[in-house]
Amino acid sequence: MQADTAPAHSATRLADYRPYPWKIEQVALTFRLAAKTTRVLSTIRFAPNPGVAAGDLVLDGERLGIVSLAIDGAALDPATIAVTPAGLTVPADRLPADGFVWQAEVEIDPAGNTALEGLYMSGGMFCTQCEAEGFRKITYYPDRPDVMAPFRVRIESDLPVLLSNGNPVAAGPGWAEWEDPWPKPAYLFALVAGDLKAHPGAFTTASGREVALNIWVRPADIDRCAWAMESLIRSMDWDERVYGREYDLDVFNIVAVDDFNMGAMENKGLNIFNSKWVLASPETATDMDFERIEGIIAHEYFHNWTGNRITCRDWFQLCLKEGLTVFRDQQFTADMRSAPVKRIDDVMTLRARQFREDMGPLAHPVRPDSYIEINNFYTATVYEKGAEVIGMLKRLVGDEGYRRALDLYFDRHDGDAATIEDWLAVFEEATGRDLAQFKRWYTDAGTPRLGVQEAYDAGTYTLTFTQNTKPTPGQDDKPPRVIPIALGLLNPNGDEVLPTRVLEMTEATQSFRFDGLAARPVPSILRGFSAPVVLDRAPPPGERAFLLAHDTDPFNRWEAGRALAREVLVTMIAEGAAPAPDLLAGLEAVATDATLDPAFRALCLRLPGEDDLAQALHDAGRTPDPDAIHAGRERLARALAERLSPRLGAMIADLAVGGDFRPDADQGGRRALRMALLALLSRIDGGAEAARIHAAAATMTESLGSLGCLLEAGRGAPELAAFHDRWAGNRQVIDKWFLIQPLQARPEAAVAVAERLARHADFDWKNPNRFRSLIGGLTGNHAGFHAADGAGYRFLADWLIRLDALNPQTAARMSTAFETWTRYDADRRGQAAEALARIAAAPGLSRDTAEMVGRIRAAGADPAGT
Ligand code: B3K
Ligand code: ZN
Repeated sequence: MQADTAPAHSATRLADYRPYPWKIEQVALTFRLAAKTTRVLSTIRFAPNPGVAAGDLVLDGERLGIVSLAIDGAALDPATIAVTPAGLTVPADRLPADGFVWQAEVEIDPAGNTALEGLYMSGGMFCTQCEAEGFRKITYYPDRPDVMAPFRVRIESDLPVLLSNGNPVAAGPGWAEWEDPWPKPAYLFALVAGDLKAHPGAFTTASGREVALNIWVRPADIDRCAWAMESLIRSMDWDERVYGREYDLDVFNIVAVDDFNMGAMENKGLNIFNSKWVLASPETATDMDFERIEGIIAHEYFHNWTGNRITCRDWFQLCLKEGLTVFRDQQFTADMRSAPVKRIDDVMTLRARQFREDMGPLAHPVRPDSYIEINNFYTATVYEKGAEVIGMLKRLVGDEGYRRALDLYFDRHDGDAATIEDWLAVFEEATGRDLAQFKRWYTDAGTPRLGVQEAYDAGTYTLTFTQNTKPTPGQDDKPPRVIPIALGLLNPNGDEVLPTRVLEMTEATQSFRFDGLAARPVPSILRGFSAPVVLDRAPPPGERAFLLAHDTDPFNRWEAGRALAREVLVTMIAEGAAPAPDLLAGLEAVATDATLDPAFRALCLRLPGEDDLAQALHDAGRTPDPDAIHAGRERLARALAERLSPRLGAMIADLAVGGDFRPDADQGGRRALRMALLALLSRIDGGAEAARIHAAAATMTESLGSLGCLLEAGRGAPELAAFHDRWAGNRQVIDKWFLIQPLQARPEAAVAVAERLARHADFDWKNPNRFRSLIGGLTGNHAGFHAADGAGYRFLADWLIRLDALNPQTAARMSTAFETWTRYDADRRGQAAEALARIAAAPGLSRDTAEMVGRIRAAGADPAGT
């Protein structure tokens, strides 16, 4: 349907993988840095790749000005070989069969690089981002992860700090040299040059290596690095203790940059971070920021083994490093903080992002088999579902089996560019398990739905499960998967009769029997969310409330409340029903139970989001009405607030945290519950208490939380202005200011708020963080973005078209706000279709955005289907 508008970009397919005919023994690079005219000199020693037939020398290269090329010292006239905008090819018959030295000098323009991929400039410093395919914008090279080589790098520049991968080996006035002994693919290359200051640290590894740690930032930010450094040290220690993995260089550098397309990047020995995920102080960062910084620092550090020492053979195997590293960072956070709270957080994210993706036009397998633009596949499915798949594996083989398999993986594949087949093979060998069926979790897209039937007769209880996965784009057939179902059984009095055990479902329909029971038990199914599936079950009345009160599994206890809230809200929205008393009573009991972790209580009070409810209504065969969803959710929040009102004031006062600030689970949990209760109170007192708390707030969590309450109450203008004045110049905090206004605006005002902010002098739209704050704030406001007149869709389309011309990667990523467009009524669908058609027709649209918009529009051919 979009063939007439979208330019034809060709797909890359897993089935077409061929090894590279050459291997690289050594790379030497010299950078003569200049903002508009940087020279890159490369000397690369190629040798035949054993076992692979000889072939042409195909080098990737984009936007490179060729100064000179040479093979074995003899100049090569570019006019005599094939040079295209994508690279060059030297035919095999012009190459010495036993190897040769390739040399090139090219000129690039870092200052003009607005896509922030390759070598670019951010706030006066030079920095790089090479994953996935940015190195080809630096010099000619086989820019594919299975070509690994040791690098030596010389940087020439007047800037005071010059960094690259590996260990520093020599330096003088205006130059520095670095050597990375560990062979790596080009996507892990990094270079930084700038006027930076270091927050130093040190770590001694288990085998006694002294590692110098540094976090490099602009001088003005130097007092906001301590938390990131502490997090790094904890990560290094944890990886030694839990996975037996030590660090392998003399230095580990982290650099914070303001202009960055994503969160951070694990370049060998030189991690580059979006400054948002490094800089923190109690006054400027929320508890959530502190937790995320700790988690992202850990994630990038853990990549040193899962990603760098063992990398991916090709980009189809991306989940090999990302799913595993997310799984590892989730384990780390669970160990540092509260495991149940972390699990609930992760499942909420999975459902909000990955389930949404898996049920719509962008659904793809954890290991995709084709892509047009690889940057579009750094998705929730590859990352978060990729981590869930590992969690299932671990559950199936047990903790010891998992450890044996991982030890074998590190042993066998260190230095390799590996595949999912390699990964599964180590589990099969270490545990003796056949994983052929399990592999479908990697190859098949879509979220299975699990139906349950129960029967009880004379002491025997039988559970019969059925699994079913709807077709996804390009995959109609969905054979059954292995689903680990963690189950516990409770007695009607609340005692546990069957502690958690894992049922292994492998068939489309399968029954499990439990004998010798004195009474019909209450099942607690999918404890800890043991598989990323949707549980389709209408339990008997009262059962969810019972589990909310009694389940011994904290995840399922939360889940029972969540499912009940979702059900109640769906009937409130669809049928105008009143808030159900058993839900209100259950939430009240949890909220006021001082024996429970405040963070857990805060999570229980968080009602399902509006997007989640839209999906639930859609699943129930109804057309979601965003305004009715918003109003229904508000009615429930208000009813809960009224129910709790006699105690709200006192609870909020009691939860105030005194003494020194600590960004730990304990203090963070108290502040989270306090802010959740404040949001309820604001529905009754119109924000009076929120205004008082805001005026006195000493932490960003409370300052921002109370400001959000004021906005939701339709007030807060003076506080917003004062907040802006106080934090003018602090990018991270001003980003928050841009985010919360459209996000927490009343829906009818949201688009106007976003339009007004887009004209604000501080709206530096070329900066990805600022763009994501404002535009993402609006798209996160469900009823505001889906305004009936289509103004939200038009606003997003205008900005995506504008950004795409400069920064395709971030524009394409933000187009996912449209991925659910076919859920809504005909008017909204029409408005969204028009906005999408306008993007698709934009002159010069990037391959990134063209692919995304093409896939999203394709859902329109089958509006009911997704
Ligand atoms: N590996 C990088 C992501 C690169 C994204 C390229 N579009 C960060 C991470 O996952 O750790
Ligand atoms: Zn990662």
